[in-house]
Amino acid sequence: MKDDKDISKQENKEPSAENPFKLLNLKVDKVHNWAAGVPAVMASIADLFEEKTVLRGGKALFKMNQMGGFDCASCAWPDPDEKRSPIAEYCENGAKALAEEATTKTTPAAFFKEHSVYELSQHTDFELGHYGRFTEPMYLPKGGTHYQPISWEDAFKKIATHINALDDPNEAIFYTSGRTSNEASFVYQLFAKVVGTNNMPDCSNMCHETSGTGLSPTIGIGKGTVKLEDLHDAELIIIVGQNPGTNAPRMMSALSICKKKGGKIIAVNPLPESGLMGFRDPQSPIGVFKETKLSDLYLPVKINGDMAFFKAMEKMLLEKEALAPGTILDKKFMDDKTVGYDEFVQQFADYDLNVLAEESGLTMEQLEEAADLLAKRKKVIFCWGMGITQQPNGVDMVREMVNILLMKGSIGIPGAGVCPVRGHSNVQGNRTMLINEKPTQDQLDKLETHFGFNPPRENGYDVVHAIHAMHDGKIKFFFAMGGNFLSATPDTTYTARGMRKIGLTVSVSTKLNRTHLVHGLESIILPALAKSDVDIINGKAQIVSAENSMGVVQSSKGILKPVSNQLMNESNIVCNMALATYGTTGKVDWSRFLNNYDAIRDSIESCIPGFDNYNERVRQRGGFYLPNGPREGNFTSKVATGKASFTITELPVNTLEVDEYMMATTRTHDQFNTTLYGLDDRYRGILHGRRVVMMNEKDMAREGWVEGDKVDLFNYNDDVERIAPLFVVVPYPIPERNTMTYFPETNVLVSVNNVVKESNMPASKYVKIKIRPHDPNIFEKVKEAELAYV
Ligand SMILES: Nc1nc2c(c(=O)[nH]1)N[C@H]1C(S)=C(S)[C@@H](COP(=O)(O)OP(=O)(O)OC[C@H]3O[C@@H](n4cnc5c(=O)[nH]c(N)nc54)[C@H](O)[C@@H]3O)O[C@H]1N2
Ligand SMILES: Nc1nc2c(c(=O)[nH]1)N[C@H]1C(S)=C(S)[C@@H](COP(=O)(O)OP(=O)(O)OC[C@H]3O[C@@H](n4cnc5c(=O)[nH]c(N)nc54)[C@H](O)[C@@H]3O)O[C@H]1N2
Ligand SMILES: [Mo]
Repeated sequence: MKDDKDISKQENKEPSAENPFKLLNLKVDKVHNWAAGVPAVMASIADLFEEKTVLRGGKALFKMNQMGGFDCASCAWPDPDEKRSPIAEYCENGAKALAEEATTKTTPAAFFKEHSVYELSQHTDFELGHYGRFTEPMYLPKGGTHYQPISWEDAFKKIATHINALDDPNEAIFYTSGRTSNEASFVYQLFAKVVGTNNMPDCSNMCHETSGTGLSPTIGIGKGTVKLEDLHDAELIIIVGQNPGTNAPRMMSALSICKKKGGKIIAVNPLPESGLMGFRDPQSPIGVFKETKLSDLYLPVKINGDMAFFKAMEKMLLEKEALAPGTILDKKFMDDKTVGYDEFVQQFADYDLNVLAEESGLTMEQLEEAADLLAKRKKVIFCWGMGITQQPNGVDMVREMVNILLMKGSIGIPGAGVCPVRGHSNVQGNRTMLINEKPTQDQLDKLETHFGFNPPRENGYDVVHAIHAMHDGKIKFFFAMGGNFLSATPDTTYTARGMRKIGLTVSVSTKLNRTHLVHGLESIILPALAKSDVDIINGKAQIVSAENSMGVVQSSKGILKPVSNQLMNESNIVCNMALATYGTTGKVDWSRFLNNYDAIRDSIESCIPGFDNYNERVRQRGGFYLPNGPREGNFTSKVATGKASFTITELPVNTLEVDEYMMATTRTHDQFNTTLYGLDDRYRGILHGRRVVMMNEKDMAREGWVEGDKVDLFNYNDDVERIAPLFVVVPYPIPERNTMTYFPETNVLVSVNNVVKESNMPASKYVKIKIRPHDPNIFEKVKEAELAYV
């Protein structure tokens, strides 16, 4: 790093879009068969210690997810409606997320004076995140090597100048990550529409877009239908492509309650994730040492083998129904509440169970056991995560899970339904607040009536379209409300090229990440208050609100003293930007919303259904549920009002060349998306290393590889060579020819054109790769490949 201090040497160097290609001292331990317990409690305490924030963080932990406290930033899992643990309604990963925010480490102007953008880009994502919180707005001028401080006023002026200079409003993009409160989301989307664009890509476009796309036309709502109590009361929960132990740890409490009440659990996952197998309850003095077995049946599907599994279940249910009519399927429910069943059942004559077993990667015995569990139960819930939504046929798979529930009448009754497990803490609320590149005409009409301006009517760019538009040089202004666009999106090299062509990139952020380093011609960082930070307006601590995975809108009130008095809340950032761009005489009176969440909530109430008496109800203990027709059995499919719809989907044909492997990308236990808390994946027993590729031992033996061997990974979609150099092979219980790696490191291998049908999400759990022994000259080839990759 030292010799990089000479600025003149850095001027021509392009900041790196990727993590340094460095291996750590990888240690491979055993795979855990239970999650949480004492190590989880210790890990959460350790995180707060490391961040020197034990006092701040400790105090805050007791307020997290409590009534009147603040909403945990880690995931969208709901809090119990009434009974909350008096100690803490949080989990290890919630504590880590808090430690990240509560840190007292900062990156003030002096930090940026010392470190050039290029130099910072040579640091790992782990290092970048651990420099601490931003303290003041920073600006990188055209051709500049170092970020320099800028006043809020000047930052807003620069933004306004760029927006006012656009030839076409669609040259602007407004990205959103999923943490932004309802209030900030509402003014943010309003601002984009006043600018004149629906270019609002968001993290949903990489996350649960697939779920909404599949659910809306079949049941009439793009969200889940269950409440937390439904999970407790279910007779069978089928968890597909989701890793609750790491990504929604509080879900394990709900699963263990279900088990205690006699419910059964099936886990469908290529990996035997510890949080699916067993649970030691960290909130119970006894439970912390003694585990509850979670899954009654673990089904190790092949990557993308799920559709074959679903179809096998349906065929088996039909066979069982034929043997004992009226005992397995709910004919009355189907007659009263659904359309399309007769056409739907016809397809099964063409399916052979042996072929479905082969395609799913499961044995006939496993399929039979699953069908037996399903046949006898009515209160059935499907939970799913990224293992489904990031598959090319994810939308169809969502519809297929709906088909199964419809056959059994298992939707719209207590203890049953669909449960897409959302990611970011307010990703669902962002959408409800109209952050959507495809707003409906009805939603736009309401804005038009309330605000008296004509919002843009044509669809905008989603994430994948945005990347293409950037790359094609069509984008002059990019604004990110949180997140880490460069690292979270696919095809890192391609995306980086696109980002570098933009006139001005602006990030509203809490901490440094790679998007700040791979920027437009000019770049601005605006430091925001985080959820746990107290937000004082006119001497009073404010509340904002968010919607969880189950449609409950709840208030959140930060309590920590911000690390700097220059941090601004996201709503005010939008309002000030709008005032700088349009003054006080524009289409919307922004000054009314400045410093006034109640005024924003009043407008939300006028424009978005379900928010009646918002200001009053948001202050109610535990918040309020948004209307959800399907939850009450009132469906509206694309073909009929009052009815849900069966869908006929295709069985995918999955083929691999002899030297190809299927790769899914996933999260370690020590990361939140692109934020790295640490370098371990404790439950999977992979410690101190992220450049790993998990492989079946038989595949390794066939290739002649042993644990620790170094390899390079390649992808050839679109006839382009994409290279992820220097990975280490780790033997893992995963189906043959399947591999698992961590993102963001392997996003470089995911083609921007490898997308989910209909939802246009990156299919980042379905990437065909080739694996070759590590070539010491590979780094040169990486550079060449980058240059050749236009
Ligand atoms: N601590 C922590 N919490 C988080 C996050 C985080 O990064 N860290 N991220 C948040 C966000 S934004 C989200 S969206 C959620 C994500 O939460 P999850 O949906 O759990 O996300 P992933 O870790 O990507 O992987 C899900 C699972 O899919 C499995 N899988 C891969 N391919 C297939 C397949 O073909 N079929 C099946 N059946 N399974 C498959 C993987 O083995 C893995 O267990 O978590 C949220 N919560
Ligand atoms: N290959 C692959 N790629 C994936 C996925 C995958 O499974 N595989 N998962 C996808 C999914 S599900 C998602 S949701 C996306 C996530 O994509 P993003 O939401 O864009 O990414 P994050 O890593 O969550 O964003 C982290 C950054 O947000 C900022 N931040 C944190 N807290 C706050 C806050 O309170 N306010 C503001 N303004 N900023 C804040 C910090 O600067 C931090 O660096 O990634 C997707 N990418
Ligand atoms: Mo997500």
